[in-house]
Amino acid sequence: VEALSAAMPHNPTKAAEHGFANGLKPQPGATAQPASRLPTGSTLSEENGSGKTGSVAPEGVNATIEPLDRVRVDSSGQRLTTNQGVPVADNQNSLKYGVRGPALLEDFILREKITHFDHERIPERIVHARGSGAHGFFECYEPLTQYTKAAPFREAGKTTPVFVRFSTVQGERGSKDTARDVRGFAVKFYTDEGNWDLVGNNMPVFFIQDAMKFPDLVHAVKPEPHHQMPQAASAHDTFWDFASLMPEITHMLMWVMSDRAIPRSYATMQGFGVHTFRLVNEAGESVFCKFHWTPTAGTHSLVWDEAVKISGADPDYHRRDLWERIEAGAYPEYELGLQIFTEEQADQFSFDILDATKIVPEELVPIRPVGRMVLNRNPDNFFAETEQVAFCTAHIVPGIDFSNDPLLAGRIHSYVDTQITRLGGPNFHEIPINSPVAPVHNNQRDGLHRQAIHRGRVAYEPNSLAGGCPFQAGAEQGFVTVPARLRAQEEQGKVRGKPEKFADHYTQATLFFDSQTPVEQDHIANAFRFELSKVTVPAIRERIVAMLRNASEPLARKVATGLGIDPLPEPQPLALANPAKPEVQKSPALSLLARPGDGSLKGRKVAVLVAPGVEGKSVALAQAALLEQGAIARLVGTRIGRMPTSAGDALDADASLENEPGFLFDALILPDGQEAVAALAQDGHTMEFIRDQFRHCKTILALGASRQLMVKAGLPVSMDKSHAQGGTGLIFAEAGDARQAIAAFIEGMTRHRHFGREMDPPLL
Ligand code: HDD
Repeated sequence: VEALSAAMPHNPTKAAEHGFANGLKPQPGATAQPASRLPTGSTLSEENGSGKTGSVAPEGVNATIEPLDRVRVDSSGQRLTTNQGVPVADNQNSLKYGVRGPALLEDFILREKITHFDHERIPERIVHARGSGAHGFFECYEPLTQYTKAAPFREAGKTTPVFVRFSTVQGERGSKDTARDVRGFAVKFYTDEGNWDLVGNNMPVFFIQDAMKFPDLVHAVKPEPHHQMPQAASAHDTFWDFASLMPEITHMLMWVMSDRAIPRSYATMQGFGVHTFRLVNEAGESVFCKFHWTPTAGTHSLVWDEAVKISGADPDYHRRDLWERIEAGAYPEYELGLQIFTEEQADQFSFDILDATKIVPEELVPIRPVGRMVLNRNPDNFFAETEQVAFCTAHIVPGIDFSNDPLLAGRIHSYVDTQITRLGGPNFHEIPINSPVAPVHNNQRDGLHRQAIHRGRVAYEPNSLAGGCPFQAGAEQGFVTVPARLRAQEEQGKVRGKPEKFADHYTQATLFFDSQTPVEQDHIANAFRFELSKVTVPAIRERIVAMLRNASEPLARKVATGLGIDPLPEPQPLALANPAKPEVQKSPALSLLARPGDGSLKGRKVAVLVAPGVEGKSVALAQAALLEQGAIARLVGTRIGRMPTSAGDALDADASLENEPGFLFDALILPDGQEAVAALAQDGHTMEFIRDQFRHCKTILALGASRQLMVKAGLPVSMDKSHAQGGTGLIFAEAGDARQAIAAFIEGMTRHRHFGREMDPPLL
């Protein structure tokens, strides 16, 4: 037990869950596992968990653990059985008539095993199929009762358990993590008044304005139906054909072509609720609200060349990063911020707040920080939790309400509907990861896979035979929809159409592009160039350039040049000739570089190259200094295993140049020691390692003799600056000067990338 708890310092309750610390450990000679706790229906209340006030969930603990205990399985010390609990004597051989004779139909053990196996897969999500999840908690900073009665926001310090699933959109379940794509950012709050799912993305706008177009969008972006290519990529004809004919997509294209579509980590990307929602207080008064998650670690992304390479070497890059951060105690953390505004304010905005292709600029309505979310626990079982979790935008709680965003309206239907097929029926809310921690009582009955055993003969309301229970909660306690104004709608009657401001397709695309730093603008232009260069039909490329001319002439020109389009095509006709003048022309907050985060190196990975004869002291110094910052320094050798140092002792390389290429690391340290440097210089992988690190603008420290490696790799060592400045992110240390150089290296790493070195096309 001690050994187990010591091995899992950050999830201290895991030992208990697995039956080791709470007396459930099987005794020697035990024949069966003790009966698991029965589902209780009501699992958490103000007294016993999520509602704890003034307390923060301790590390690795959150209130979904106890409810899920009833279904956790620990087989240690147990004998193998069939699904009926019949002990199995032989799990190696099927039943035959003589060892060389025919297999027998009566072998119920084989047949049960194979039948179950045959049905192990369920349909993958039509979008967001590939994802990774984690448990955690949300903690409220201050009561927000002035605006909302929603349970998570009632008191300062109140914690609410959450489960979060991050995802890509286009690729299939087994596709790569680092595709250029939107990332899903779906949060399930297990509040004491029911589950609230905030099903957002890492971008605050969407491709389309009306749910009517969603199947078209998804059909266009998914692998093309005749040959199922390309996987996890939007760079193909059908997506850009659709995009070029849908000008409302322009703003979103800016975001998807920006580096936000290739995050460094789930822990370094923002999340957004996208739509305008409503907050409702006890008095029934409502305000509009936009939800923003901002990572404490700052917003950091990959560069495209790096993302492409990573997808080959480690398709699980983001999944691994999330898992390792949590196991290491470097918990991903996000601050929740709200933009709150009234209906009267919204009426004055130059854009329509019901249009999901528009943001509310922070300069117009500031973001108010209201709480933080910490992800502190990995799931026990990917399928049971991450795959079976069912997020639905329809899942809201008293205190939250919808706006009339027509995209949201379609979503309210779609998510519940899709789970019925994906999870096999209407009882998916009973799957443990989906079941609320609040009590569930109603008269819904039966259906596939029903878990609850309802007692008594009453399954209707009103009733007298069950004393009228379960009774209506009434407006005081129950969910009440905001009686929104509908005057204008009444005048129009039933229509298929859009409000006029929806037709301004370009103003905010311009705002986004103009608010980026020059480096980010270059990346956006290059991403358009790359994607469109994969499009085979010239007319599609030209239509996109024609569309971009309405958003940004310099961008359109740059993309056209990259594609050899000359002269520029005429701009696409405007749907709205005179759009309202925007309140904000530039929003620096839209730049990724605007949120560097807390400057911590938590979760970053540094490669220290080693070979026999390496100077060990400076390597140890660097490792210790990085560990202190929360970064992990891995020794990457010409091979794995023990490496003699120049001083006669040894180091252990746990990775090799072959199995962990350079682009998988955030920074690089090249070691001192003539013999080691000579060995590294012999290995072509070293040169690729260094060039990738240089090309991707990462901090590189060359200790002593390893300067030669930089020269051999063709790096412009003339960029050499005194390490006190470290401006280029290339740091050279003379022998014996390691301590100061390591400090400069760490300082360089806090800047993440040194884009001053970037060249297009790349120098190396
Ligand atoms: Fe969606 C999944 C986010 C528009 C229909 N969506 C899904 C997931 C996320 C989003 C994060 C994955 C949830 C998980 O991890 O299980 N979707 C969005 C956002 C949108 C959006 C931020 C626009 C603001 N989605 C959207 C529309 C529709 C859907 C307009 C349909 C009308 N989305 C679905 C779905 C999915 C889904 C088909 C597939 C799997 C699932 O729901 O559970 O219902």
